[in-house]
Amino acid sequence: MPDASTLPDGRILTRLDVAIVGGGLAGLYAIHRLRGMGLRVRAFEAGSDIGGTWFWNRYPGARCDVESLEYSYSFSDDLQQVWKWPERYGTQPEILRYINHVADRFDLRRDVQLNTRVMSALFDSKANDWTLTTDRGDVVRAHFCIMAAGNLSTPRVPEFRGLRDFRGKWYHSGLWPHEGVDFSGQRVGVIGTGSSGVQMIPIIARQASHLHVFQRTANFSLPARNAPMDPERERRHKAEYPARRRAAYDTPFAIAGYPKPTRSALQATPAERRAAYEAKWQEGGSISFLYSYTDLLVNKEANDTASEFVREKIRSIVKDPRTAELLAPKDHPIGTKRLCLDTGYYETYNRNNVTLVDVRSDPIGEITPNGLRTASGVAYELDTIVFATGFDAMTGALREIDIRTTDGATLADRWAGGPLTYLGLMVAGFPNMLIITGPGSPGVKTQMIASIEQHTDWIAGCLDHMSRHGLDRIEPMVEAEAAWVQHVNAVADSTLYPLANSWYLGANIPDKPRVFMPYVGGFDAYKRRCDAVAASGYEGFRLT
Ligand code: N01
Repeated sequence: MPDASTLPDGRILTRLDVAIVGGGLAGLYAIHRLRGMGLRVRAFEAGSDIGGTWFWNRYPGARCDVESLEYSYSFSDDLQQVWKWPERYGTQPEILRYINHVADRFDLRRDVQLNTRVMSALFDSKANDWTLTTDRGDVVRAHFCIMAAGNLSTPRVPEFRGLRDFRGKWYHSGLWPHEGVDFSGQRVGVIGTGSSGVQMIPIIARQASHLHVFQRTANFSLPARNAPMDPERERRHKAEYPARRRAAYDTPFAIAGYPKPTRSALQATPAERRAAYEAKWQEGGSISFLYSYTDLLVNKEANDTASEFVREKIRSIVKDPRTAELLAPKDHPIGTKRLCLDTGYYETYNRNNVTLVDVRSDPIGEITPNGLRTASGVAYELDTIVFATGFDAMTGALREIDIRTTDGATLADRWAGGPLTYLGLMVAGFPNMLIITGPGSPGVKTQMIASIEQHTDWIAGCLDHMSRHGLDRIEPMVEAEAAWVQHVNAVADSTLYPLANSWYLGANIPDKPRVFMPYVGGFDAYKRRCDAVAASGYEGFRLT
């Protein structure tokens, strides 16, 4: 149990071993794992309930694009045997139900403080502990601070002139009202065609009287081929669960079961390639498609074959040739922006009540009281605007917390030129602060929950090592951090990823430094590196 006392000014001071920022999948597992070591832990969650991403993103059609049998915790075999996923891909309500089930099953709620946003975190360099303050006036002192605040948890509405005077209603995909939104009979505008837009557009189109989709960048999307769970597949998967989870550690995406490609796309004949891509298109899912050949993400010429295959599919589905051409992405190689999965996305543009608007050639100039107007003066009358405009990804949540040390360092200054971490886990100069799936980690390029478990288990091992050796402070050495950042960049530069203006690069946020943030060397390579660092007595870290 945490210790609590009252400060002279009346505020409550809570003392913990580990303070956790965030009550989503990462924060909840951290509670479970660290509490199991006898540590006093508590997570602070801004939302009115647990679930993080899956609590906030309630837009129509929200669903995970990793298959439900994979996208779940592996730490308890009972849990993974008991839970029944009704469909191939989990819907947002189903995943949130699962998270709540986990919290109840492992009694995690008693260590989550809801409706509490962490505002600041100050490291005391003499006492070697963190003091956190919250928007409720709480003060929390903890030896360690774990940032489990999410990578896509800071929704971003572009700063359009006039939004305040808009007379209709507007929403952001990542802050969706709990009561839902009825679009019946409405003239709706959706801005943004990333994963969120692509999922919601077909559903909103079925309700709205008219839907305008404002597209700045066409995105590649593949059919999800969602379906009710096949009982035989579920039975087999569950029988193999422990082995599959172990095998996942040796894969780049932390998902087992995809045969490793053995040859370049350029070694196949055009007919062989078409057959291979067609089979993957029919099978559904993005990993399988991008894993068709060894080099789709590293060789532009190889990638062109896959990109063109999908462009041809778009042209064959969308009846109006001009719309089809606008929807066919040409400014980035397939897979270098997050590949979308959809259900009837391209088909939606064949509806009479759906219009695609190209806001690349004629950007949105302003929101007007009755809709919006483009830079060239074309006006659109709208009752409702939906911003599917994404997030201040990977660094947004930490940028919102005033993180500093009594030595005068601030994370804002340290990261002014882009995020710097060692292994994505820690930042030099900010001792005892650990990040789960932060920049420099492969998290967002993997089955996220596997990465969450791997990071947290590594942290647990590290804290155990420190406790057994009487150590109370850990921080990365500047040289180790610099070498890791250089490695992350070198790996990214050896791929096609930097060719896309994506949130991986911070490109969707004006003035954000353009630095490639995720580690794309693969979960397998990353885990081996983390394990080796721990086995060597935490090489690259200074422990005192
Ligand atoms: O956000 P995004 P998202 N004017 O940043 C456009 C995960 N996720 O919420 O590309 C006009 O991808 C912007 O245009 P551009 C997944 O990892 C997963 O969709 O910057 N348009 C883009 O089209 C995903 O990658 C799932 O030119 C503007 C869109 O808004 C990540 O979350 C589901 C604009 C933003 O796309 C983020 O996805 C949902 C402007 N001023 C999300 N500003 C699944 O698991 C931005 N845009 C299925």
